[in-house]
Amino acid sequence: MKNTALHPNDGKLALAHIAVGYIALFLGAIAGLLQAFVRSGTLELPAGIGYYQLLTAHGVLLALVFTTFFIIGFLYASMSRTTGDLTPFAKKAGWIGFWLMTIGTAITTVMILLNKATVLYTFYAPLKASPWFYIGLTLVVVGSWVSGAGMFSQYAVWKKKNEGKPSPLLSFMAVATMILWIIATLGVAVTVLFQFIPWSFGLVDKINVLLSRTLFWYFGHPLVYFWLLPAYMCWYVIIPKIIGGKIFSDSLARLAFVLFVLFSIPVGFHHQILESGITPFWKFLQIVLTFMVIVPSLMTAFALFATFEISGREKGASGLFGWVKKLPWTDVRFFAPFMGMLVFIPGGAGGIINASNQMNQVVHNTLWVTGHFHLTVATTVALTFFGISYWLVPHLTGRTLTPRLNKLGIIQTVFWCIGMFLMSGAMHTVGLFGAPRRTAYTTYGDHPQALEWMSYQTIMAVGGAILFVAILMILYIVINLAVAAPKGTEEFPVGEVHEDAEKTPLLLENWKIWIGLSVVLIVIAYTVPVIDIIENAPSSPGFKFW
Ligand code: HAS
Ligand code: HEM
Ligand code: CU
Repeated sequence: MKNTALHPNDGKLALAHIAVGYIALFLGAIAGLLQAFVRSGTLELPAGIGYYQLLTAHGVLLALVFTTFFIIGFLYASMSRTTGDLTPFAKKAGWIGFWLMTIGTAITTVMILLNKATVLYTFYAPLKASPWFYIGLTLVVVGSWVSGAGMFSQYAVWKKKNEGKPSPLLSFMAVATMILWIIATLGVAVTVLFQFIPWSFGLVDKINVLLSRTLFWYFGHPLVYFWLLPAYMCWYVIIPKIIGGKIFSDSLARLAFVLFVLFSIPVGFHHQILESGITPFWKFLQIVLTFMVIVPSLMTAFALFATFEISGREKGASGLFGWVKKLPWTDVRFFAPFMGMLVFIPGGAGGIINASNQMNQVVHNTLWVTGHFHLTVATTVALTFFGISYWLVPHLTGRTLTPRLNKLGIIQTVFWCIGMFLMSGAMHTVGLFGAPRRTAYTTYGDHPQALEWMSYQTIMAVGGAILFVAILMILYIVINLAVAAPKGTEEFPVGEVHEDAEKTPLLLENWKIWIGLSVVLIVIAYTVPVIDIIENAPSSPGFKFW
């Protein structure tokens, strides 16, 4: 394993992805801030901008663009760091993928700004956008596939040279994440290519709405693990090195990733519990599988506690919680991802509530759900990605994280947590009182219940404003680390496995078995209901409500 900096060209590839990701973060956050103010009743949007137009921009730029670009950049950097310089093929695929994704993002964003695609990031039919919106999204997905092919080939070349050895953990995880992504995006590709594009071009009049939504969530749920797994890569492999400890168990980490490949996908119905037209039995089955996919997260929590405790005790900690004091609290490379972990405890618990049938009736389509994912993706994942940026960006640009930027990073993290505590806390609470998500400011004719929601929506705006300040801080830090911080070297931390851990069984690397099992589970969970939907669900013409 090489410990020096990445090959400069590999570094540029990763950096290009991260740069687009942060631009999307900035634009998306402006929309988020405005939304929070609109909902509190303190702002009316000028210049004919619609609330849903903003919300579409926010969801697409943050949930789809910021995440995907950052992740692919990070995965490429991780592959290069642990399997050696990228092969010419992998590098070329990475750049072709990058440009396809960037052009796709540009087309999609322009369509949203032109108000021709105000269909939200879930683009539910029968809302009908300009075909170019869907074409842009297709380019993003196809670009990510090309990048995936580059990573798979890089991995295959390493495997050939190192027969009989388990691959480096970070590369294994990158490959698992991309496998999950490819299987998941097949669903969205099918609905976009065969349903949305022909329909939005007017080649067919009607669309099977339920089929399109089902294919969307076949993709939409594993999508959230595509965001989460790179954060887990940081927690399992990078954090142990930063805290001066060791990885608790290589096998456990790999098994967790394999379980995500198996159970992430056949669970989309937990977003459709209240969708009519799907037989309760199949919903029940997918909910059971949803509870299976909680297991690898619980394993992760266990492994992290073990890592923290073992490393603390090796440094002389005593008592039940003495190890907490041995953690490097003033190092933002640790502190930001750690706060992400902490937030994932209520975030994950909220997910379990959502997935429980009766409780879903209470929370579905309320601001509770919006609160849930601002904890999971917008805090757990986002803070971990910030945590990665603090060392990855200077590592790639040959600069250093100065004590001043480190301190600013700590303040940034604190701001994010306070802002999100207020915003997400208010969303969760007012959601339980019935306040709907995806709704601009309205008092429903001064209905007493709706008036009761308003103070919470004001708290949301206060939280949103604090979050926006934190966005400006992270951008300041990242730009500094990219172009202005002092020249130097910044380590790409990769942890070693604890010597007490068991040897990794090679079975875990047998992708044929895992992909095969994943396909079997998908076939079991989806075949009958999808046939039923194709045969029986009615089709609808398109609508443009904006
Ligand atoms: Fe979710 C809706 C269920 C996880 C994101 N989710 C959403 C949406 C998004 C989203 C974006 O079943 C909305 C989509 C839309 O626009 O409609 N979610 C779950 C479940 C989990 C879950 C069961 N979600 C996530 C993650 C996301 C995410 C992760 C993004 C990254 N979610 C749902 C359901 C809905 C839903 C329903 C539909 C709701 C509706 O009706 O519309 C599970 O994966 C959660 C498992 C996690 C845990 C936590 C483990 C804790 C760990 C941290 C350990 C901490 C340490 C530090 C070690 C069980 C690993 C502590 C140290 C100390 C010293 C204290
Ligand atoms: C929705 C605020 C950051 C992902 C929303 C809503 C608000 C909001 C007010 C809309 C509620 C509604 O009417 O339903 C903010 C603020 C942020 C921020 C102020 C920080 C400055 C993020 C981040 C992500 C994210 C970092 C993801 C990485 C989403 C998603 C939606 C959403 C996916 C749902 C869009 C939809 O329903 O179509 N946000 N947010 N947000 N936010 Fe954020
Ligand atoms: Cu889900």
